[in-house]
Amino acid sequence: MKRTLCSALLGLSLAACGPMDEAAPDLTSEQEQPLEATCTSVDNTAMTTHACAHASNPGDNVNVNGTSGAPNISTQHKHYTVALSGSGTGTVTYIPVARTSTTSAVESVAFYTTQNVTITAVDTSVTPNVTLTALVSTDGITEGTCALHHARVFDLQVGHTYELNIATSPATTSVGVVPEYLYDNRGRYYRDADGDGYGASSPLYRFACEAPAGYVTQRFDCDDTNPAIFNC
Ligand SMILES: [Ca+2]
Repeated sequence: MKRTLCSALLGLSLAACGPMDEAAPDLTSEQEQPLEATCTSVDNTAMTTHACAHASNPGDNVNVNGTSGAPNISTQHKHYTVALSGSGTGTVTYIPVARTSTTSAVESVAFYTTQNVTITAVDTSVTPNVTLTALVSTDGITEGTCALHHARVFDLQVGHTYELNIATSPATTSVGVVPEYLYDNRGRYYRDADGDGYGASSPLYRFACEAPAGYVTQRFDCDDTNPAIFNC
């Protein structure tokens, strides 16, 4: 950080001064920032809570047969119970829509599941087809009595048709799946510069799938430079 002094130029227009260093812009305050670069897990998030709510609500359950016809599981806010073959495999179809903006080309989608699964997403909208593996695999999710203990995250092209090939290990004859858009369910985190566990309410915050370093979910720190002052 260097500051160009302009004392010799007093009286001239400010435009005649060299650049003055200011605090580096906090690009993380932008809601539209790319998400997955710092996303290593989707456990213990608002999205997990949201997915578990659907898994616990019988009214959200949809039974589909993953052994024939690759049924579509793209409807939001559903818990799909996917029937699998005796060897624990099946195929469903997923078509992402734009969530972040009407021009968004890629969406991050987390598939929460009740079993340990391998999922490959085959983009059948391109020739030759492209096969994707999960960018993030989170296991051991424990939230209350929620049956969703695993999640697999993919970045998917909006409007493309993906065949999701599911294989459970150990093999099970069905698996519960809740697809969720990361963008819809990111947590909001506040900057905690003084480390007292409370973050400044404004202007710095960021959305993320997990708390970034130096950010916390609790806000209301009116002095983020003094760890003895918080919740004020
Ligand atoms: Ca403080």
